[in-house]
Amino acid sequence: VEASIPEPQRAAWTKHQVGGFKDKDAFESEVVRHVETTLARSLYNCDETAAYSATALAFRDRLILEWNRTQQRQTFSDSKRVYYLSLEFLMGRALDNAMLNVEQKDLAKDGLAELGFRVEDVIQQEHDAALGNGGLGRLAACFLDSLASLNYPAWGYGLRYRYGIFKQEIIDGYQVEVPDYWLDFNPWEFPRHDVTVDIQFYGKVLTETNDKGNAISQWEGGETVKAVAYDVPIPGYATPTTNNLRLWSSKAASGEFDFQKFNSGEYESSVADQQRAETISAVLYPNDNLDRGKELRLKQQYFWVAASLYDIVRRFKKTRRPWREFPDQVAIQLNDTHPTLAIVELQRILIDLEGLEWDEAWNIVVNTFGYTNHTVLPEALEKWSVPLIENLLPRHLQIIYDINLYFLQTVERDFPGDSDLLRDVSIVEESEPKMIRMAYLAIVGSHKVNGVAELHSELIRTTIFKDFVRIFGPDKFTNVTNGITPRRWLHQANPRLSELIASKTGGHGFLKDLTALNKLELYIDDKDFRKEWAEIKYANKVRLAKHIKATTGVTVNPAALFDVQVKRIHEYKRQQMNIFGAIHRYLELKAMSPEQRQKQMRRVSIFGGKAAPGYWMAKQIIHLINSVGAVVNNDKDIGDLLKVVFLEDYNVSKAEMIVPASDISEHISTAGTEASGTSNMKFVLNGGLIIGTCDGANIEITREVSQDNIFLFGHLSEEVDDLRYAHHSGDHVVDPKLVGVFEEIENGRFGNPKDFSDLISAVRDHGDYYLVSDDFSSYVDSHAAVDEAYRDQEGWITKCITSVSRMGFFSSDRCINEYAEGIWNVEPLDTTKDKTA
Ligand code: 9GP
Repeated sequence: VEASIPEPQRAAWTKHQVGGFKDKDAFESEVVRHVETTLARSLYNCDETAAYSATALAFRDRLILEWNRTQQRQTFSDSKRVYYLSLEFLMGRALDNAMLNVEQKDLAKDGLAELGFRVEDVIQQEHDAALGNGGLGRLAACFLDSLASLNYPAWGYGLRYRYGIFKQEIIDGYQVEVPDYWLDFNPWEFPRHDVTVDIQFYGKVLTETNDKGNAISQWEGGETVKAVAYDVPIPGYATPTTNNLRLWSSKAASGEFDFQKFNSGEYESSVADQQRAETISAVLYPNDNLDRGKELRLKQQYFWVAASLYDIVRRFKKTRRPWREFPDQVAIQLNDTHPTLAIVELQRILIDLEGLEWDEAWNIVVNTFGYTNHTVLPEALEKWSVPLIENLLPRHLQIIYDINLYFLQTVERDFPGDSDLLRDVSIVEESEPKMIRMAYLAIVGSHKVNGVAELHSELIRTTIFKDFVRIFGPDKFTNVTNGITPRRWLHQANPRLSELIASKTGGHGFLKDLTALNKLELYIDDKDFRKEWAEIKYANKVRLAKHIKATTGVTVNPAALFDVQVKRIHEYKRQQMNIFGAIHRYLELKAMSPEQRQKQMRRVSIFGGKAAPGYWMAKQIIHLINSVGAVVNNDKDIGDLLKVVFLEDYNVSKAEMIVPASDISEHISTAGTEASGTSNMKFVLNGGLIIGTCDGANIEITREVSQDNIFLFGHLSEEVDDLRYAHHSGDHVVDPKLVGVFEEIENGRFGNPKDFSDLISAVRDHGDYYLVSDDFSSYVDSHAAVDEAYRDQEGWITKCITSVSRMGFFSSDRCINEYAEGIWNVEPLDTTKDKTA
């Protein structure tokens, strides 16, 4: 690495190499330096915010040194890189993660204590980087952690939204959205004003004939916007590897503003271009599992993939390899269909700008891309209208048509005369207006397509993509069951449990090889171990109870069973069934004599999650939960037998507090709708059990922890179609228990019944698409089984320890190794050979 510095200057450069802090003293001196210089604060008025900023800057400096070395190492090794394209990276807070991953939290804790601060308080000052909606974005963040921790040469590419997902406030029981302006102070990013790319939109296509008589198309854009790179270092755990997440920000190409307009007094319009350009990366679309087809979203997608591909191609060209070697150097993974235009953009670069023949270019494209599907929900499968694409990206539309033409020609060759098949698999849907089916384009343009849990991968093979399995053969379709990083979701979120596990499994090795958790089963009868296990859970519940009190005013008993459902609010996730279940429990308690009542188990029903701002039903669900809470929590007959709380503004840092405090968590989607789910894994890893349906990764969790340690209920995915059909053929009878719940809501027990009438009629009058009534009775029974199991505290602890010990499979490290081997064909880089590391 050093050899890259010219001989005459090498000595000076290497003599002054910065090392980062190595001990507590050096750390403190870095913090004080940042307080006094970077932050321009005096030592005498340093508050917690300033202490956070200075600590973050000290760690950032450290990370960037490793980042530099990592980039050099990866470049010099000339190895294949992975590029993970995701429109969402739900990173959460960075400081705690950085301290833990570089294994210097204890040092920072002691140093901060000497300077007069508690490390926990300092960490709390950080604003979440909430550049994502839910599972999809958090998965991308876990993957970055694993890629770095396993030393894979990898970059993430995303958008630097000025506003992340909105902040949720609950006012009078309703969700209110408030903008999340998170960039006020963000020490974790490095603006790269030298790394900019001009991105074109609109315009027209000029076609000329070259010397060989071939048509050559060139796109002349009508508008240009600048993409500016911002780099975020991603430290691996206990390794020098620090990878890069590059986020693009949009800027007007023509500089700050239009001087001519400004000089002629048109002050407002002089900045209009700038504002229009900056709008592209301004907001994250707050829809989870829902496609809205807005032009700005398409602009975001193209802006981001075009900038990223320009960057990737520029890096490849520096190697001076022939184009055919591109897929040997570059693997690009499409996180859902959002980056699918990258397929078209690379084909355009190769044929229009680099002059390759179509077939040669297409071969390179297909071997470069892999596509991950994350949903089978029809409303989430992206389609773009042809007129919209034609206007915004005229050359890309032509290329999409050509891709489709050549694809359909092969289908016609292999399945002659099957016009239904041609229509069904066409990338262009013959609707009015015509639509481009992005998932189909992603399949045709990738060499591998994967689902995210076994059931989900099976469903895509046999339902939405079944025709493509016929066409391409089964090998193109594969499964990589999702996972989570144990660094954030155990070590960081639940430090005491992590230490306890370390003390029994021979150190922190389990954080690198999660299967080492199986050693815990040896201690299943160890009294001290079990006692400490229970104490940790209780302490985590006490912490959450304090938060509940502080934020909702409701007092909950930490000895009660904490029953948690935190995730995006969606009808398919069935929070409505959960709150109907809570109402049912309440009505049953009310009907009991005081003596009978006192024999019942205590429960706290905890909800959290955001509803997309335009999603009416989801907002009604939130309102119902809060309205039920207002009644139940103030009912003297009930006391602490039942509490219902809704936690405002669920996000990653709140999850880190909520997940370790759960006894039972709810993953109760209609079978066949939740592709995987990943919070199910987080809860079990933290010693909580699951009540759930046979859906997504619940099925594999059951296989690992065994049927005895999970509460499964409800219909199976293969039964869903028949049930839905039956609902519409007139024999839909609502479950009697649910009828009782509906009656109470309609009697006004929880406020104005009109507010909740749509929730009821969806089940009773409109076909109950999500099978709430069909599953209700087994759901209630399953909760009774939970109560009984919890009564036996020793038995419960055994279940929890057993489950944790069997969770090794669900590390995102396992997933990343599967992607690397089965899809990307990349190897980790040996960091031990690097002297500077
Ligand atoms: O809904 C799925 C969720 O089940 C899965 O765990 C997550 C990560 O694979 O992706 C979600 N899908 C989307 O957000 C949109 O496709």
